[in-house]
Parts: sequence; C-alpha cells; structure tokens
Amino acid sequence: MRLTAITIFPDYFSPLSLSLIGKAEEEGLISTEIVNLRDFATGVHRSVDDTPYGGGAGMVMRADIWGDAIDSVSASSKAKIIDLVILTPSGRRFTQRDAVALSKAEQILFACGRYEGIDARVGEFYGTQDRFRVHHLSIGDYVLNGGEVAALVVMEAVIRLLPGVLGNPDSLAEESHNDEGFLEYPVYTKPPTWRGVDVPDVLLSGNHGEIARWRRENSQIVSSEGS
Ligand code: JAH
Repeated sequence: MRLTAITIFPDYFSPLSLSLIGKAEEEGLISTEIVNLRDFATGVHRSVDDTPYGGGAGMVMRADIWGDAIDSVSASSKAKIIDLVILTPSGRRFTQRDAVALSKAEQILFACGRYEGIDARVGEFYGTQDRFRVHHLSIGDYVLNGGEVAALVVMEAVIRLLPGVLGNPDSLAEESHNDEGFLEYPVYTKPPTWRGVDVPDVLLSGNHGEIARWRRENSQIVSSEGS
C-alpha cells in the first residue's frame, strides 16, 4: 500500500518513521510519500489560501493549487485507483469499518487542510474522476488546526491491519471477537501484588474457561462499528 499526504506542514508526518509504521516501511509492506503543497504555489509569496467567496472570517485553501498537487501525485502513481481522503470536521465519522475498507486500497492520498479548509470544488471534481474515490472523513467532534493529526490517526488504524504489520495477528482476531463490538476487559501483568493491590485470583488459576467467563463479565463494549 502507498500512503501519500499533501500538507503545508510535512514535519507533522515524522512519526511515520517510528515504531510499527516505520518498521512496516523498512520491510517494504508500505511506502509513504509526503508532498509539500507549497511547492505548487506560484505567487511570489507562495500563498496557498485566499479570502472566502461570500465573505466571513478566515481563509480558504485554493482549489487550483490543490488540483496541481493532486495531479502531480496522480501522474507519478502506478495505482489503478487512488482513495482520496479529505480530513474535515464536516466529514463522516471515521470508524473501524472505514479502516478495514481502506486497508484494501492500493494508494490512499490524504488531503490535509489548514485555515478554514479546502475549496469544496476539490472534493467535488475528483469525485467525478474515474481513478479517484473521494472520502470526506472526521475523526471526531472537535476542531483541530488542520487535518494532519487526523490523517496520522487514520494511517495508523489502517496500517496496523495490513498483513505482516502486526507482530501478533491474534490481537487482530481478538478485536473482532464479538458482534457487539470490541471486548475490552481489565488487563494485568507481573507483579501479582503491587502496592497491596492483587491481580484477580481467577487470572492466575490456569482455568481458561473461567478466565474467558471472567473477561466476558468484566468487558466494556467499546465499539459496535468493528468486527
Ligand atoms: C481543521 C482543516 N475531525 C477532526 C478534524 C479534522 C480536520 C480538521 N479539524 C478536525 C481541520 C481546520 C482545517 C481541517
């Protein structure tokens, strides 16, 4: 899978070289590409935004500059289909189901807006292009300064689902264990007593039937969007 982000703050994506995701790229399971939108700005001040039609506060990112950046990614891509993910507070709420669907993509292109967002014609136009599938996504009801952090969230949720990325695929199976959602129960490790607080005896019993029942009874259902 190829993961591309277009942003005016490429440094936001340095965590991609860390941990599990960094290893996935070193092992050739994914490739990442960070494109600086400002490289496509033509004016003397390399400005990427302008005042909103209809008036109002703030600035809007220019469709022409975004179009040139996206076309450049498209021209150098060998993917048959590009899933264009536009991170925006008005998008559909991103769920585990979206992560699973996106994990089948050949290339995901994350459009990370700043200011008051990206001119709406960008999503509209690429929605008419056969090579593109456009998704407007939000990771939750709060306002960020831009889409970069939201893109990182979606990237991590998708990448960890790819074959070979997780060290222990049992963890994936356990997440989809139950139709109601993820079974999340309290977890413990050594030492068996810490500051006078004991691990529940049943977990040290070796009785796997009793352990499974205890975990079921002590589970919080975390999401109904998964499995
Ligand atoms: C803010 C462009 N749902 C999280 C989220 C995603 C994107 C943005 N805010 C929140 C955002 C300003 C400009 C995107």
